[in-house]
Amino acid sequence: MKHTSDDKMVGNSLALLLLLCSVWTFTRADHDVSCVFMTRCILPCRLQPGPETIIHWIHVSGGNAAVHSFYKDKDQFSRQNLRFKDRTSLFNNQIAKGNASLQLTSLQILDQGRYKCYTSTKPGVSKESFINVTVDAPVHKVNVVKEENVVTCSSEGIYPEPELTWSNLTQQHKPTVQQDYQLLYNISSSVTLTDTDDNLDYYSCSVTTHGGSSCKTTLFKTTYMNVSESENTVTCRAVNIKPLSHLTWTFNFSEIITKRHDDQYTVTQPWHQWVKDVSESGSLTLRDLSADQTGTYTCEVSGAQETFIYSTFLRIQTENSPISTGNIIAIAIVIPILVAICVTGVVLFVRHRRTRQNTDDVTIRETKGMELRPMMNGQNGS
Ligand SMILES: *[C@@H]1O[C@H](CO)[C@@H](O)[C@H](O)[C@H]1NC(C)=O
Ligand SMILES: *[C@@H]1O[C@H](CO)[C@@H](O)[C@H](O)[C@H]1NC(C)=O
Ligand SMILES: *[C@@H]1O[C@H](CO)[C@@H](O)[C@H](O)[C@H]1NC(C)=O
Ligand SMILES: *[C@@H]1O[C@H](CO)[C@@H](O)[C@H](O)[C@H]1NC(C)=O
Ligand SMILES: *[C@@H]1O[C@H](CO)[C@@H](O)[C@H](O)[C@H]1NC(C)=O
Ligand SMILES: CC(=O)N[C@H]1CO[C@H](CO)[C@@H](O)[C@@H]1O
Repeated sequence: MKHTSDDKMVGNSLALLLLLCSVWTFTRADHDVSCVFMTRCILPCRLQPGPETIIHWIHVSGGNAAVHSFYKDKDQFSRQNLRFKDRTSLFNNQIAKGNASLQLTSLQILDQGRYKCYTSTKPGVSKESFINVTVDAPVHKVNVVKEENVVTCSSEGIYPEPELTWSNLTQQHKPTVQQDYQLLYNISSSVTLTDTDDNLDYYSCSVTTHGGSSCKTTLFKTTYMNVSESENTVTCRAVNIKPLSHLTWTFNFSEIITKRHDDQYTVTQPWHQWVKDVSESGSLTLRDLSADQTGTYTCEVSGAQETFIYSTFLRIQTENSPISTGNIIAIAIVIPILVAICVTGVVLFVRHRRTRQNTDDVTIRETKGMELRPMMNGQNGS
């Protein structure tokens, strides 16, 4: 009995030792690599150069899926898992120098986890090393829109699970989070504003992940302007974001007017006739405006992590517009006066002729037509 118990103890200690060893090699060997969704990622691995090189890359946490193999001096794809098809490569010209690193492209969230790099360069000599890969899909854009008294903040295609916060609202709502088949998260929060919140100068919303990515968007209250000149400047307030990565002006929330590219502004075709200038600070100067250009002019400015949205509603009532009230009044007064003058002129003329010659009506009618025409022309030209 004692014998067996001793044996058992030895066995247990051995198991413990092995366990410790494996834990130790496990922790020592795992190399962390963090990559970005849809980009490429290099999983490092080195081998001792030798005559018979064999390399096997295995996705351990993906059910030991075969990722990429190399032997007999070439890449071998016969056992490759379909998930990795056309997405893997080794640096073949550097294998002889000891480089067994794997390049993985179009990175998916499912590619996360532990990878094993198995290398052997001559029979009986092999080595294994482990890489722990994490894949992030950072927050790249936060949208904030206000319709009536509902303000909505949303962001898409994020990993790991994001969090959303409104920085300026008295009430907070638990956001809606959805995850798609690629494991990416969408997040959104719609808040029905209370009377106190409905009149805030701005609505600011941030979306962040534990991976450390974060973006914030601030939507400012729309300002209203009634203008009567055909040339006006709409300002993009407080453009002090440095470096400025984007600046876009849109009309009525959909039509792009101008976009900034490499410190230059490109104006879209239909707006060439109305855009006079975009200043260094982003202000938009418009010319030849008529009532048809009445609408919302929105400036969206963003830096690496922050976006500001300013909207100005421009109501245009120009003097030179053909249907302006001034013209209507002028026409309404001038036409009856001219008509009155004509009629009086004709009546006087006819009377004059009748008394003098008493001739037939035909001549009178002809004369009447001739006299009226130049008068009508004069009226049109005024
Ligand atoms: C292998 O080569 C690639 C391409 O030159 C390089 O990026 C990588 O760092 C190298 N890896 C190792 C472990 O030397
Ligand atoms: C891999 O890294 C992630 C994040 O750093 C960590 O949570 C996970 O436990 C690691 N996995 C292994 C097997 O080391
Ligand atoms: C996430 O948002 C995108 C863009 O609005 C949409 O195409 C996609 O269907 C959404 N995914 C989920 C799971 O709701
Ligand atoms: C602009 O004009 C409209 C009607 O023409 C009026 O309702 C509005 O109060 C005016 N706004 C400003 C800021 O003057
Ligand atoms: C732009 O929006 C305003 C207000 O909604 C509307 O009155 C105007 O007709 C729109 N302009 C165009 C060209 O769609
Ligand atoms: C918490 C916070 O930022 N509150 C601000 C919200 O916006 C108003 C102006 O509209 C500020 O006065 C508050 O300080």
